[in-house]
Amino acid sequence: MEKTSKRIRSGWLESAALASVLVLGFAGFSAAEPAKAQSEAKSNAAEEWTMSSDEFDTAREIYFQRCAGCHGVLRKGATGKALTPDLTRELGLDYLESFITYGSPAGMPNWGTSGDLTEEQINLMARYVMNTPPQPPEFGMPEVKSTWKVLIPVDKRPTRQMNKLKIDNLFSTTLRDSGEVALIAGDSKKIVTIIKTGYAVHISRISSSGRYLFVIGRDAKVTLIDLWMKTPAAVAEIKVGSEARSVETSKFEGYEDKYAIAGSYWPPQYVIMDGETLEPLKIVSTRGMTYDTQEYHPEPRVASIVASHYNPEFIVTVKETGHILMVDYSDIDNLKTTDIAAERFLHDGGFDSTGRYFLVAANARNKVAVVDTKEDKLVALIETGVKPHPGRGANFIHPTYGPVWATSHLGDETIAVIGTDPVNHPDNAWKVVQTLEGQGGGALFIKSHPKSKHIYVDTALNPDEEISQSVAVFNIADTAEESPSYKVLPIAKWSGLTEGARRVVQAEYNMAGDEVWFSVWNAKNQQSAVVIVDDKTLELKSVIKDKRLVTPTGKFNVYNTRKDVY
Ligand code: DHE
Repeated sequence: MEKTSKRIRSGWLESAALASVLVLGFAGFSAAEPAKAQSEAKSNAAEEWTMSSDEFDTAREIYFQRCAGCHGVLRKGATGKALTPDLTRELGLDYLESFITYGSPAGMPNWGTSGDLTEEQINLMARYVMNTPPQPPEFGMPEVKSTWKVLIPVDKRPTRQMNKLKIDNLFSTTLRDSGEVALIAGDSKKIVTIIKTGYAVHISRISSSGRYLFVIGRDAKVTLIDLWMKTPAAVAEIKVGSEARSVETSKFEGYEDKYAIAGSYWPPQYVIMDGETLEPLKIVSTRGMTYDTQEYHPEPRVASIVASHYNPEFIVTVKETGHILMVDYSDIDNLKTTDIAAERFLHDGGFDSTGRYFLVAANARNKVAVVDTKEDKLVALIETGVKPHPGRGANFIHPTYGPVWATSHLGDETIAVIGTDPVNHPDNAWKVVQTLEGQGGGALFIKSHPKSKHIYVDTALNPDEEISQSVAVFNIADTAEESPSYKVLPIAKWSGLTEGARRVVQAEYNMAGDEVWFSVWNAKNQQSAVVIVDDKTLELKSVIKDKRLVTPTGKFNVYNTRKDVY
C-alpha cells in the first residue's frame, strides 16, 4: 500500500517560483486539433466539457506549462494520473474542479488554494481534460535538421584555451525562467558570463575533455558552449523536439567528445548528434511496449541519460515503459541496443562510486533499478520509500556497510541507503541497508563527495516553509548509529533575502569537495541567490546575489559532472 508522509501535502510545480511565468506557447500544435475537440464537444452541446476554440488554446498552453511534465502530452499518465477523456468524463466536472483546486496527498499540487490558478482557470482546465488531447507534431530528421545551426564552425574555434578560467571549477548554473545559464567561477564566485539557451534549461553536461558544455532546455533546444573561447559562448544549437529534459556526451575511451545525445519527452525519442557541431546523425523513437505487460504506449518519454565508462554506450532510460536502453554508439549506422527490462516511470539517477553500476529511480512502484554497465544487465530492483528522487544520488563509505549510494524521496521523509559493493560487502550489496529520517517529504536532491564527511538533503518541495528553505546535513560517521540525527542549515535565511518562496534546491560541491553550493530559488520577478557553505565547518562562506541570477535551480560543477563525482 502506498504510504504518504503527512509532511508532504502537495508536490510538483506547486510553488510560486515553479508555477511562475512559463511563457512558452505550444505553437507547433496542429491547428485542426482544437477544432476537432470543439466539434466533438459541440456534438454533445449540452455536455459540461464544451469549450470555445479560444478557451481550448488557453487551456492547452496552461496544460503544457503546468501539467504535461507529470501527466504526459497525451495524458496517458506517469508521475501524475492518466487524464484521458474516457476517465475524466466519468469523474465529472465537479470532481475534477475540486481535485485541481485542492490537490491530493499523492502529489497533485493544490493549484486553487495555492493561488496559482484562478477559479475560472480551474474550470477551464477541468473541461479541457475532458476533451481529447491534441497531439503536437513529430520531429523527424527534416524538422530536427531545419533547426540546426553551427554558430561558429569547428575550424574557426580556438585550438587552445584562450581564457584564464579554471574551467574545471566553473559552475554552469541554470537560470530557469530567463532561458539562460550563468557560468560562475568556483574560485572568485564571480559570474563569468551569461549565455542565452533554450527555455527553462533542465540540465548541463560536460564533454569528456571538459572543453564543451551541453545544455538542454525544456523546449528541447540543445546549446553547445565552447569553454575555450576568450569568453565562453554558444557555438552550435539544435531543437530535438518540443519538450525534453536530458542531454549527455560520449565518454568511453576513444570516443571522448565525439558524440552527444539528447532525449525528449515529445516526441518520445532520442537523437544522437556530432559532439562538436550537434549535427543530427540518428533519431530513434522510444514508442513501444511496456516492459512487463507488453502493452503499447504511444508516449514513453526519455528520462535520464548517462554515458557508460565501460562500453561505448549511452544508457537511456525510458520512463513510461520501464526499459533501460544500452545504446552502442560504436557503429551508428548499424545501431545495436541492449534493451533491459527494468521498472516503470524511470526518472533520475547516477552511478555508484566505481562508475560501473547505474542506479535510477523508478517512481511508479517506489523502486530503484540497478544496471551493471559493464555486463549490460539488470542487477536488482530495490524497494525504497515513496517516490525516490535522488538527482544523481550520494555515494559515501558507510562506517558499517561499506560503499553505499543514497536517495531521498519526494513522497516521504526517508533517505534510503543502498549497499553498492558486491565484491567486499556482498551481504549488503543492492539492499537498503539503512533508512535515515530527514526533515520531510518533497526532497528533490541528495549530494555528497568523496572528500566530504557530510551528506546534504534538500526538501525544496515541502509545503512547510521552514523545511523548504533549509537543508538537512548528516555526518557520515553518525550513520553508524541506528537513527542518526542531522543538523539543519537555514540556507534561505543565510542568503539575506527576506521575500518570496526562497526554496533551497540542489547541493553541488566545488571541484575540491570543500564547499557546497545551494540555489535559493525565488520567482522570476524576485531576487534569488546562490549560497555557499564551508563543508568542513558547516558555516556560511559566501552569498552570490546579482540581478542577473534569475531563478537559479541546478548547478553543475564542470569537474564533478564530467567525472561523475557525487
Ligand atoms: Fe528535473 C534532473 C525531469 C521538474 C530540476 N529532471 C532531471 C532529470 C529528469 C528530470 C528526467 C534527469 C536528467 C538526466 O540526468 O539526464 N524534472 C523532470 C520532470 O519531468 C519534472 C518532474 C517535471 C517537469 O515538468 O519538468 C521535473 N526538475 C524539475 C523542477 O521543477 C526543477 C526542480 C527545477 C527546474 O529547473 O525545472 C528540476 N531536474 C532538475 C535538476 C536536475 C534534474 C537541477 C539535475 C540534478 C542533478 O544533480 O543531476
